[in-house]
Amino acid sequence: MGWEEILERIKRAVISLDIENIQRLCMEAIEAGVSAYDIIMEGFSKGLEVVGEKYEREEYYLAELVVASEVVKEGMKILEPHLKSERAERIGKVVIGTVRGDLHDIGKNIVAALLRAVGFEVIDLGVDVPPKKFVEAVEKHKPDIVAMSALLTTTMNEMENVIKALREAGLRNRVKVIIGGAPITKEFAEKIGADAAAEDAIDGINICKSWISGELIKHEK
Ligand code: B1M
Repeated sequence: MGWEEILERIKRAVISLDIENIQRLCMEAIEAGVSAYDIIMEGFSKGLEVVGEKYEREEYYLAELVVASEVVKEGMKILEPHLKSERAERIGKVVIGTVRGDLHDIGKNIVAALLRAVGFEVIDLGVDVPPKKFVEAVEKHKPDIVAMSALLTTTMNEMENVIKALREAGLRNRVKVIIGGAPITKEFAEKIGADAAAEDAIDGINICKSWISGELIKHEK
């Protein structure tokens, strides 16, 4: 079986909410030499996209969205060890979280796993994170980067509140701020005063890496 067919089967398993077979399919894909990243992007993400469309058309309801995310989480258990970093030294520190009011964490977890894989230390604040918690984490962990995720048009404005809170605490110029999630655009990032918007997980990781290697971050610790 070719890689395309393997990835198509994983995508279809997400769409048909096939929690029984997802781990087996992921194992078979890894054994066939497909990268964990391709399985996530071409299988899981594309499958979830279709699930979202079905939800919009009212073919699926909230219960199906929940099961679809469970299917992906089961699959991630197989893939995560394959994303792990071999490197011992840490290249930088990132505080990451999904903003207040938002419970979507699949994308955020993928970004966190990939950041760890390329050598970042990641402090994951979870979901529904209020601005105050981001500020406290920056004070405590002194990260190089704050990464925020939002999937809802109603919660993306929380990102601006986090940036304001960082500014008020005198911490804004100590960290780079990157934002991501389906509704996020570069224009929005500019408007709210974030340093970058990530188109997808890999774009986000590349931006974070460039900040560290280019030593664009200037702050006294
Ligand atoms: Co929700 N949901 N959901 N949902 N859900 C969406 C987002 C929606 C688009 C579906 C739709 O209508 N088509 C819609 C939002 C509409 C809008 O705002 N315009 C929606 C809605 C309406 C809702 C509820 C309001 C439904 C309700 O209750 N009536 C509700 C809200 C709950 C809340 O958050 N308060 C809700 C709930 C849920 C579940 C809990 C059931 C579940 C989430 C489970 C979980 O995450 N643990 C869920 C799901 C699964 C989805 C869809 C189907 C899939 C989301 C996903 O995981 N995508 C979604 C439809 C869709 O997105 N097409 C939908 C895959 C993931 C890999 O992509 O998160 O975009 P994403 O991450 C990407 C990039 O964006 C980027 O990298 C990732 C990989 O490339 N990225 C970053 C993300 N964060 C980054 C941070 C970075 C860098 C990159 O920093 C460095």
